[in-house]
Amino acid sequence: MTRTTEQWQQLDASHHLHPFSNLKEMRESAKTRVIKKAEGVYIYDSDNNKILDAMSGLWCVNMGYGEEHIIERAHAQMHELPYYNSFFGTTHPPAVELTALLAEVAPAHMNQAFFTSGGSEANDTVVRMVRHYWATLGQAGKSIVISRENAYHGSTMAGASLGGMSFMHAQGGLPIPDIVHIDQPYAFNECVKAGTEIDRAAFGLKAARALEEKIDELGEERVAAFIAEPIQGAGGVIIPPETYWPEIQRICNERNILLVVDEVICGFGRTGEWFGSAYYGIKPDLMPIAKGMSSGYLPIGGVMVADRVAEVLMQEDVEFAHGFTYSGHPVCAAAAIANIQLMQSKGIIERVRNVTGPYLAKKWQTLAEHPLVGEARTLGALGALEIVADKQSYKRFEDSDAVTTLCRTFCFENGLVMRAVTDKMIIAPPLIISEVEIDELVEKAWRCLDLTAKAIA
Ligand code: PXG
Repeated sequence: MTRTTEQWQQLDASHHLHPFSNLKEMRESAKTRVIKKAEGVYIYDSDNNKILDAMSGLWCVNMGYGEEHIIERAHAQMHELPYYNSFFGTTHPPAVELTALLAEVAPAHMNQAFFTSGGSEANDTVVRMVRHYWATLGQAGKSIVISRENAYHGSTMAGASLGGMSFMHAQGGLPIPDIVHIDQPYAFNECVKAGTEIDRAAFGLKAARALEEKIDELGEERVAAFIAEPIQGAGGVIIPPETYWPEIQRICNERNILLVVDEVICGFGRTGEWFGSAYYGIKPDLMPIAKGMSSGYLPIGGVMVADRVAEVLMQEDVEFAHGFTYSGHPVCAAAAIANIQLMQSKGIIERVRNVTGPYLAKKWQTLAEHPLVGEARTLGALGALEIVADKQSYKRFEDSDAVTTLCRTFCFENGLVMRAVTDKMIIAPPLIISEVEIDELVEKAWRCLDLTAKAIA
């Protein structure tokens, strides 16, 4: 059905309760942007404006829009078997093939997958699985999961509890019991606080050792796992110092707690490796995955499980009482298979590592010259700008949110999607982005920073 933009906006305002949105403001303004189609790295709104999507939808359309191979495979699967479950001793070819393919691309010690419909369900699965793991080993007292401030692990009760966002905890009485948080390894913030450049390597070690201190405080016999994103995504593309992850690995090994690496954003090529764990050389026990797994074409996620953990889960003759109607949905699994095979045949991982990542890093760095930018950082196909009121002292704006939201609006109006996170502007473009498109992205970003600076002057 074709309607005008205004009609869609009115209907949307009347009936649609949006995620992470100010519902009152949306209802009153009735100005939602209507996105109607997409191709490659571009989305088109209902007035046919062409917009470079530097957020890959929501960190997920890694292989870009309009990939016939993925569309065809999902379509064919719809005809063959649109649905069947994997409960009660049944399975189907797409789920089986996908587990084998995931085992091929995941770190060598991870050869099992549990399927979900997305990242939040994957993290709920993590909490239940690690507690079940320790109970199976006769250590049910090990139930606490340590996470980090400013982490994002989803919106379900366990996902939001693992997340370290206080404004989310404030709604609904979270976190659930036995989830605690330590500081994030946010080097730029420490630098701002100190007012001078600090030794980032030393800071990385200090931030990691907060985990050791927390385990000491709680008692090792009560701690089940530590969970973290390799690079915090929704928290603002927080790239840890190189010293951070090896120290975290040492602590988890020595203290006998499971290491859960949330790969929902970093997985499937974002860092120039299949997984962020591979980039940092860490060995997870569990790995929640989603988003780039199907390039967002259909909802699918899961938890990759290390062999040593899976062996314990199979040790007792008991059921792991957990699962979802759509665990391993055949059409979603078919889309994920097609997506991963496309990544392999296009050599996209190597391209991000050798071409796209280095080129983006070089171009993005030019934005560090802008008067509003305190730091420009990238890793692979992830980038962030720290927005400051004063470049020398790194002083922030009093209302940073208002400044970055304004910048985001200028971006949309000028054909670019960048995300605003408190005092940062961030990007995670499709991995297939070309050098010419990166030039366009950076040129538009500069222009929108300029428009923002003028508007607040
Ligand atoms: N883990 C991580 C690291 C994520 O980034 C989830 C889990 C949850 O996945 P699902 O599929 O349940 O949404 C995420 C999701 C944002 C934004 O504003 C980021 C996410 C979701 C919604 C908004 O940057 N990440």
